[in-house]
Order: sequence, then C-alpha cells, then structure tokens
Amino acid sequence: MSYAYLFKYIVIGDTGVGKSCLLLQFTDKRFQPVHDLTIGVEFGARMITIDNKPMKLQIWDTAGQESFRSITRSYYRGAAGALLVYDITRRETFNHLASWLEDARQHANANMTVMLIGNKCDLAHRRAVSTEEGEQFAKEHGLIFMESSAKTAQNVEEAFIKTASTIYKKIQDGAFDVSNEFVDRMESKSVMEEYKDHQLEKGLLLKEELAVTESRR
Ligand SMILES: Nc1nc2c(ncn2[C@@H]2O[C@H](COP(=O)(O)OP(=O)(O)O)[C@@H](O)[C@H]2O)c(=O)[nH]1
Ligand SMILES: [Mg+2]
Repeated sequence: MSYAYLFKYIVIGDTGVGKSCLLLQFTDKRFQPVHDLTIGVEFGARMITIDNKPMKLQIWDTAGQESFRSITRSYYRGAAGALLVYDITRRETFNHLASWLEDARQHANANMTVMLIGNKCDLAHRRAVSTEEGEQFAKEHGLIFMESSAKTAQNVEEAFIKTASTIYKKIQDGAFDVSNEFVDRMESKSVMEEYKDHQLEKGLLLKEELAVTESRR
C-alpha cells in the first residue's frame, strides 16, 4: 500500500504509565494487561488518512529502556511526533514530565510535535492529577493535551491522529524541510527496511545500532 508521508513517532514517559499498551491499542485495537518487558526498541505501524492522504505512522516503543534512563539518541532522531505519557493515578509520573521534555529538547528535532497524554483515565477513583493540571502543563510548554485510556481505548485513536494532523499542518505551513527530515515517497520495500535505509543514508542510524536492533527483533 502506498502512502504520502511516513511519520516516525516515539513514546516517552516513566515505566508503567501505559506506553506499550497505548501502542498496542492503536495498532492492534486490543488491551493486554501484562506486557512482556523486553530490552530494546520495539516498533508498531499503522496507516491513517489525513486530508484524504494516506499516511503511515511508524511508532517506536522504548520497550523498558526508560527504566534505566538509557534511551539512545537514535531513538529520538528523525521523530516527527512524540507521545509524552504520564499516569493520572501516579503523581510522580506527572512530576517527571519536565525532565522528559528536557531529554527530548536535547535529542529531538526542535519542530517535533509533542502530545501530552494523561493515561489510565478509566481509573477515575484513583486519580492523583487533575485534568486542569495536565492542561496547564501542556499550555506552559506548548504541547497538545489529551487524557486517554489504553484499556477502554478512549482517546487513543484521537491522540495519534491529532498528532499527525498537527505535524501535517506544520508541513503545510513550511515549518519542516520534509525532504530532509521525513520520508515522502511511495512504499516499495517494507516500511522498516525503507526507513532504516533512509536513516543509514542520512547517517542517522549507525550500522552497529542497526545490528543491535535487528538481533533483538
Ligand atoms: N487501568 C488501566 N491500566 C493500564 C492502562 N494502560 C496501561 N495499563 C496497565 O499499566 C501497566 C503498565 O503498562 P505498560 O504499557 O507496560 O507501561 P509502559 O511501561 O509505559 O510501557 C500494565 O499493567 C497495564 O495493564 C490504562 O489505560 N488503564
Ligand atoms: Mg513498555
């Protein structure tokens, strides 16, 4: 299937906030309560349509690396969008948002669109962070904001799509040099192969890193 744009997304935030579950809900439309923590980067992909244009979202998951704070530069490189996730029932995950943003600012493209997500909104009775606080943080830092539940699927689809439409709008407004940063061409090989080739071409992904990623998949 062909697409007009391929966007790389990354998912960041503390361990246990539901990053992997959000990815699984978006790509597979299912919720798996206990996720197997493997070390290394895992990927998910899905096609969406924005403005009548087919777009491929390729989503990178930290797969547990965040617990060691050992997320590599290559994880952030070339990302057009980021979902920055906290857990509305765990205050500390909200308190750590600023440090996640600092990481992103250091390693990612300055034009990367960041969607702040207060996840687990199905657990209203255990809420420790109000919706207003989430909104306020997003406003202060120029982020888009939504509360979601990877369990009930509430706002999951919306969060990924809203992020894509914001990126698309930035492209329309000329904020990105698309040819340089993000792939815009027809799919021939598998998305992953093509993306890796693109990254290798641009010198964004070192061959050794690629080998590590491959061996873990
Ligand atoms: N109730 C509820 N539990 C969730 C939700 N999202 C994730 N979880 C649970 O939270 C735990 C951590 O989820 P996971 O996706 O592995 O978090 P990660 O470490 O950020 O990738 C798991 O036990 C999930 O079942 C949610 O939206 N609602
Ligand atoms: Mg995970």
